[in-house]
Amino acid sequence: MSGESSIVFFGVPWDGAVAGRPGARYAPAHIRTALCSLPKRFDLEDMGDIDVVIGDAEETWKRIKETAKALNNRRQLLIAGGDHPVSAFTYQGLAEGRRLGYIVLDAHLDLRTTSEGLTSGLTTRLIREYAKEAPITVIGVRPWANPQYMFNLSEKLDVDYYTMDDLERLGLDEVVDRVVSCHKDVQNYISIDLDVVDPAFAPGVNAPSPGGLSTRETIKLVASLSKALRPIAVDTVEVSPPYDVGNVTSNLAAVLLYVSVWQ
Ligand SMILES: [Mn+2]
Repeated sequence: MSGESSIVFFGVPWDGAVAGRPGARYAPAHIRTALCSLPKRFDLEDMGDIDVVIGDAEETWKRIKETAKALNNRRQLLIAGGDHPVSAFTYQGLAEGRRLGYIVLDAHLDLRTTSEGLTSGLTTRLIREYAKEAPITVIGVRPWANPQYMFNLSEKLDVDYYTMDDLERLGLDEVVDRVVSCHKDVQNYISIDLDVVDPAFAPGVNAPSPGGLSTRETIKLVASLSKALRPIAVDTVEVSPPYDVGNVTSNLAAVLLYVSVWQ
């Protein structure tokens, strides 16, 4: 099946912004292999990988944005990154002409500016600067993985967040209810930084941080949010296969994309 009713998959083999543990450029191949080995439950149109330009972030980001823009009439996009800034440019390509909410599962608030250097920590800031009115929610934040000024900045930039303590105190269902009520009046983009998952379950990431979600909790969170909000795009980012153990992190990324399909 192809055209407007199809679910489209593409990879972005790019980790040019990673300052920590590079390797996310290898993730699309691993995630694609794992995704294609899951039971067939929907038709998937595989567009291959974006033709990135190693060493040229601006040109690569432009190509990511153009690709997403060309696919913005599709039912749902599944995207395998790549580092986290990939999300900012797929988001931009899809957000043209509509108010697009951004929900991100991440240990980090990612509110740095490009003047602070090219890192994965820019992503949410890039999205807020592009979409001043869109609701933005970060789920799974670790206090020990973000400097205090980042929490102050999130208030100032109107970025909602739930820490791991909030998740434990409120419970997953309550957090899902709150996020859904905040995002239900707009179309949404869901980004899954695999570092939201505890490193015991997902060791193959750029910036691991202890005290995260279990695989079961992450699967439930993604499935519940997707069922309720029917996101137009879902990505998995920051998977670094060279640091993985037996592909468990790539396999989890594939399952998260799989359960996000809401058709
Ligand atoms: Mn992160």
